[in-house]
Amino acid sequence: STAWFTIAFLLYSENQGEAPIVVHPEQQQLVQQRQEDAGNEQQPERVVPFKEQQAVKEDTGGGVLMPPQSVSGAGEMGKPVVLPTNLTADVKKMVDDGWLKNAFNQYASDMISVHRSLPDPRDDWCKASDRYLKDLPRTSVIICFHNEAWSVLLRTVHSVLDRSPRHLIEEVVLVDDYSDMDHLKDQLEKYFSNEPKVKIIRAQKREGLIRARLMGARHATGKVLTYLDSHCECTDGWLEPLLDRIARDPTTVVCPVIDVIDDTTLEYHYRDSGGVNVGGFDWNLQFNWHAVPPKEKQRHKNSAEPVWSPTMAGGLFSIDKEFFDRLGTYDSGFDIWGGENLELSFKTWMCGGTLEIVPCSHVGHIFRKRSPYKWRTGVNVLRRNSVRLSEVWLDEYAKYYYQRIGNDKGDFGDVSGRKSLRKRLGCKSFKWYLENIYPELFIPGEAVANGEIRNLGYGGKTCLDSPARKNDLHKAAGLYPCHRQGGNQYWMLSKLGEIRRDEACLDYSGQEVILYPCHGSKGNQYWEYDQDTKLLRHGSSDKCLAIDEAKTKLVMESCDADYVRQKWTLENFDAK
Ligand code: LR7
Ligand code: MN
Repeated sequence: STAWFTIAFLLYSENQGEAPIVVHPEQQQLVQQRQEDAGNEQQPERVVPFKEQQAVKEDTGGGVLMPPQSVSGAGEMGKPVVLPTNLTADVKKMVDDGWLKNAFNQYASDMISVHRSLPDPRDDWCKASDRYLKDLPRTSVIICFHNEAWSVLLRTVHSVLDRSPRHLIEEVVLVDDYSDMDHLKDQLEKYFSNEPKVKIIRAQKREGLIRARLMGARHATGKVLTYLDSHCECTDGWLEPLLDRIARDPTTVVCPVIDVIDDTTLEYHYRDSGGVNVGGFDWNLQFNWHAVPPKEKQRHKNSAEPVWSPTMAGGLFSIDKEFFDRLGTYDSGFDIWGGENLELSFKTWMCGGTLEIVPCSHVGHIFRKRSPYKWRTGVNVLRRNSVRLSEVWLDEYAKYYYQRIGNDKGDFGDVSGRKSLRKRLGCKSFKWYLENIYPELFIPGEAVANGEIRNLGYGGKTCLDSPARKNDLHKAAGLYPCHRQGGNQYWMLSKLGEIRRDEACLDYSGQEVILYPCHGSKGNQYWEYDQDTKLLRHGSSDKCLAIDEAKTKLVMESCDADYVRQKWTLENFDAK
């Protein structure tokens, strides 16, 4: 019964309505081998995790360091792996450890082959025989990692080698950004010792992903550089459509469509070309996704054609090496994580290039909900990077970012070198970029008011406050002591009468006051501020925004200028 339990467990993977998983004989052997081992040691039944699989292999004379075995066909064709809920304490501990170290389900990943199959996501348009130039440039694929899980890193590398024409891969450069996990040392080198295309270079101290990428670029010899995160999976035909764009015009920077690999089940989720998004940003200098704007749609006959994108997500793209150098690569003053994607996006457009998303190319990425590794202590790294970015590239628009951080720029180092780079290149202005490349972006300067919205009741110390961002809207708007730091208390009153932050609008439909994606058609998102009475009157309900008598929450009341709890001041209000 022990044996059956273990096999059933190993085979357990959710594939509703699909044919049963076939277990290959050698896999079955492996399962049995493990059970015998476990049996000999009088251990309770459990799934043997990868580390121990290796031990088993070595003990039995296998010798070579093997990747985790696809014991059950788990995850094949991009299917999810779902662990049962009744795990033994041992297994549960391993699963929890995997989550802790990686912020994704490493245990599930270890059950999946590092060569797992994926469906072909491409539109037929992509497969026309004359779609791509015959003579494509070779690329160096650069993958930086800081403490990546073994099976996930290997699957990334194998997906590149397995799904690219070999002659187009100059090399795969693995840049180890000072990891301390054991499996990333000798074990990694041994594993790839028979693969001449894979090169491993190591940082001597923690550099952060931006300087690690620059290290990779210095070692790379391909005409094109292709960057990937260390937890990706490339699908069939991902590379040719990217290289084709660069072959036709080396100032084109290209990104694949980034599909989601589920952090819990490792399921590969496809996005068809109809659902392709382009990149934008908000005045917090946070990257975000948008539907392809109508004007851009009109430029194309087929939705699989490359689309212009104002920005890139950052991790997955190809660029001509010479063009990257000409643009001054990345600002090496950027630390650890963040901001480099906008820097490269802005200067690509402003300095004569084009940034595209190529729907024929799909690469999966494990999106996670937190960062598992250490950042620097005592510095706000992301803010520092974003301030450097603003100082150099944003011109008179930098102030909108600074308002969002309470005008506290902190120590951002020396940016004079980056400024002279911009001059030397003769790049266009940020105004040009906004007007021509990202006209959809809301400009705070066009707002009637911007800053905090402060209630005058109860001592006048309470402000409208909400942490909601574009992706987690529909939340009630709240109150918090005014802190004068911008952030969650930064609001704009638009000419249309919206109280908004980026794409979130204050919305009232009869119950709670919430944030909702701005729709631009007034109604429940229309607010009128009266500078004399200081009332904020809501359009469709004709009620006024107030703090309730218990001083705990926002309410809507019949307007009455005698109640001070209905009175608000809007920072920088200008009736125009
Ligand atoms: O100190 C570090 N050193 C590193 O080498 C920190 C990280 N890294 C590596 C890390 O192992 C990983 O391979 O750098 C890569 C990116 O770090 P992640 O995966 O922890 O972050 P992320 O996926 O949120 O990163 C997104 O934003 C970053 C901003 O600096 C980079 O641009 C990433 O490349 C980017 N990832 C993507 O664009 C994939 C799609 C995500 C989206 C949207
Ligand atoms: Mn990532």
